[in-house]
Amino acid sequence: MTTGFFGDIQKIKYEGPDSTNPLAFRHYNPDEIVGGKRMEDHLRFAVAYWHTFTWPGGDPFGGQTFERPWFEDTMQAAKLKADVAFEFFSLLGSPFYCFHDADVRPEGKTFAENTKNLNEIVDYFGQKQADTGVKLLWGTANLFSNRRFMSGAATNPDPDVFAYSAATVKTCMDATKKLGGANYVLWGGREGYETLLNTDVKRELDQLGRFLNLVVEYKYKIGFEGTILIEPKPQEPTKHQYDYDVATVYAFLQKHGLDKEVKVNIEQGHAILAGHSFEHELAMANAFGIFGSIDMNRNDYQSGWDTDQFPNNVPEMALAYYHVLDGGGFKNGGTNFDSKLRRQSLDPADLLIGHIGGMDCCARGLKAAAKMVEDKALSQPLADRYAKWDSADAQKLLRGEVKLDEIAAMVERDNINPEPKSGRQEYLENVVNRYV
Ligand code: XLS
Ligand code: NI
Ligand code: NI
Repeated sequence: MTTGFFGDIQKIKYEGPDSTNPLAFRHYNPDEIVGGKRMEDHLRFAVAYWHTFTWPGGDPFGGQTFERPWFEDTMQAAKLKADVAFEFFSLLGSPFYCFHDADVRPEGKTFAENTKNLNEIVDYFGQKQADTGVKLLWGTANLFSNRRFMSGAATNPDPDVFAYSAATVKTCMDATKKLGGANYVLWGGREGYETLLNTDVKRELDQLGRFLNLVVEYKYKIGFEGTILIEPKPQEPTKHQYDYDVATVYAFLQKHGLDKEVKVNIEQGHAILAGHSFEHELAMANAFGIFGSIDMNRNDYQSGWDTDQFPNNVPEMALAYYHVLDGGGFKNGGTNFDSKLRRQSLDPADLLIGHIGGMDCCARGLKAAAKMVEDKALSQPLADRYAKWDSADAQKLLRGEVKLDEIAAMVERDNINPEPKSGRQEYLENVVNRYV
């Protein structure tokens, strides 16, 4: 028995690049081997519950455009939403999903009622996961929508909100563990400020550090085996968010002794908002050894907002997956579509079509990236560029064996006179273009 929400749409199949069927994959072929691994196991796609099933299609100038039979804050509606969600995962062939507490359960009048509602849905999800084989990539707590969080969660000036937020995260970690989640995500949506005039930055950062330590301690207490991930974002909803970008998060983790415990979930659109490219954020995470997972989407490059559109730019995806592969590929992480429909895309089929396009785009990016890895198209020129550093003398410079004055003496004695070499940027750009 299905809900009938998707009418007579059948499971989405791979039909190859020549297919014109909008409800078929043209590039994502789960069983195809890419770089020695099944495509599905490389990409580890997940559907975001919030955008796909709870977002009403509003914008700053107008409210709901979507009409869904589960848009009602009751347990019955939450279960209908879950039925449709798991039908959707199966139709699409998405191996994973992700959710916030507030996406999946009705809002209770008290904290205890919220927990009870969440637990009831977790049991319902558990059954559905067993029936369909779909798994949880990550769970998280929504500590930004309800008005109680308007001045922050962990960084709130009121310790009651800190406590309420910590309690909420505890219940969400319990839920994630119970459902076998591979990761637990913290996105600091309101951990930042609107104005420095009312903000004690030092206190707020200390609060945030303590909060994260509580989370890590609890992970060990309950034996949660997944990875704790922070999702950087520079602003929106607040004017400034503390988890600005990967480098900022890394410094924060180090300060609080958590750089070996916590990794990052990098979102394409957030990288752009921070004034970076997606691959910059991925490369930094690899360099620091904190790469965890991806939230996949794209922003409208003119509007300057986090528009959370489905990705459609293959060359961008190729460079992104190149860095993912360069770091050894996903372990617990995956590709979560933190992407939503445009508000005029009303039809149930549009939900599938958005994801199909995104998955095809990622598949093409992955294939191009794997081929670049295999051919050493970028890694060989890189190795050549740094080759001189591999000599024993050069390595001494890095090991602290020679002091500044000794280096100066050496430069004078050996008459060292560096000859600049081409960085070959255009050549390398042309190489990439051969693969995409
Ligand atoms: C919002 C964030 C959010 C996180 C989960 O911009 O991307 O969706 O992924 O809280
Ligand atoms: Ni986002
Ligand atoms: Ni996100």
